[in-house]
Amino acid sequence: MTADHQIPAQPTAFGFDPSSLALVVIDMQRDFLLPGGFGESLGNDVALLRTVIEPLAGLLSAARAAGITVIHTREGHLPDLSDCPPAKLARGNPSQRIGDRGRFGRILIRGEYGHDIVDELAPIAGEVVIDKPGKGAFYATELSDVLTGKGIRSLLVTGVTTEVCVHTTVREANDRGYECLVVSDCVGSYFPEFQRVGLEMIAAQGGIFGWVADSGSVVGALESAASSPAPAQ
Ligand code: TIU
Repeated sequence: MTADHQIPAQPTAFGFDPSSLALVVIDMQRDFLLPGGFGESLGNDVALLRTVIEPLAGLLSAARAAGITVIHTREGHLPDLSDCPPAKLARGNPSQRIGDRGRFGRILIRGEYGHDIVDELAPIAGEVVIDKPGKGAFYATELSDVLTGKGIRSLLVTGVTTEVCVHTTVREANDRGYECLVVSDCVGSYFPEFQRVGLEMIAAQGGIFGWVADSGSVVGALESAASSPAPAQ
């Protein structure tokens, strides 16, 4: 990989070429983030997740301004639930289950209001939206083909939740050879301890799964890349 630009990060600086870098925004859906949604029905306080929205909106603007590929994901299922493993449906003790009718439509069902992305981070024309039935964004989706087709080699990973869909996706990506930088204030967990340890686990052991940096560092690098593009080869 040619690395014409760098982001200060843990455990080392993260080199990137804007043309092979994508911002991946994982599952910033109303069902997880709005009070009264599915996340809350699992017994969670959504306030911690909502702190992600503002810095992520800033990062999204910077990525768009720098011309970086932007990919959004949504976790959800077909209306007949045929793509939902029975164990996923049955697990836990939520007050409402996937497919039940909730305040924002049928929970985690494609096409329902609650399944879609929060207004503040809504995709714009040209951005890819990947619908995924699992926690990882590669499992049973077209993500690999999309990344290959666009020549993407490195990912800025954001979204919710840090220890579930973000971690699963980073692990899948790492095994496929993608270099992943997790943006610390643009990922969120319902559990502060999981947030802290989840981020530590990415960069531990010399970057066993990837790199970690905050959005200020990433936005600064994207702005400088946009204002000083690498010379033509
Ligand atoms: N997107 C995602 O992380 N799905 C989850 O179900 N996360 C939980 O933390 N429950």
